[in-house]
Amino acid sequence: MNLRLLSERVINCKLCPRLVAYTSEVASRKVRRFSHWEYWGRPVPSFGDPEATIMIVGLAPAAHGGNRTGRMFTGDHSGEWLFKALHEVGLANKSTSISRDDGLQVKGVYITAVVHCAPPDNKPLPQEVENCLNYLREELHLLNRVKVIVALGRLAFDQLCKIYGVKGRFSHGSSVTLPDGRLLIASYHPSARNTNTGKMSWDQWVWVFRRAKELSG
Ligand code: DU
Repeated sequence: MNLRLLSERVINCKLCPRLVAYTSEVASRKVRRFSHWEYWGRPVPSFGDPEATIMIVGLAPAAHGGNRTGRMFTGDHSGEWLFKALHEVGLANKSTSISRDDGLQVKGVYITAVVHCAPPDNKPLPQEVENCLNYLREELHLLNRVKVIVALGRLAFDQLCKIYGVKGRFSHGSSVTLPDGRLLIASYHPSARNTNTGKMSWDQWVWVFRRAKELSG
């Protein structure tokens, strides 16, 4: 198994009938502001540097974000925050991410999610999380240079703790050393719910990536 094969397996995955139906249904329905787009409408592969020392783990693609563009975090509010922060700390060549052929490159960073399909209401079912977790396990194995894992949101943090068999307490900026020596850092998810309500400030957000960069060097 290598990353390219894994990526192909993800794209062609049909393990969750509900998500297969939902992602393609959204792709044919679209929303008005993206009515001219050809939606991706399938599982969204991970994105980034195969030599990454930092792995970023989100929840799942957004229906009109990653599910539209075909690239993780690309084309939605969370992605705007993510790539702006990565650029600010010198881990991406651009601060915006619009489409999967916009020339964005991240350096030393690999971006994945617990679930690769956009789920209804952004809420995957427990069985869907379970089905998708093997892809994350594979990535953790294949990306053997990773030193720091940033979990975006409680679900990603809890699933990573489960994979590693450790107990962690989720709060913004908390961290756990994993049995293989990697450091797991928890961050609030940059969804509008957290960023527009002031739950997480821009400085608190960027701090996570500065810290990740420092500790992965
Ligand atoms: O074709 P490829 O070199 O496997 O790159 C695929 C994809 O990954 C490309 O859109 C850029 C991105 N990428 C990156 O962001 N950082 C890297 O170090 C290597 C690839």
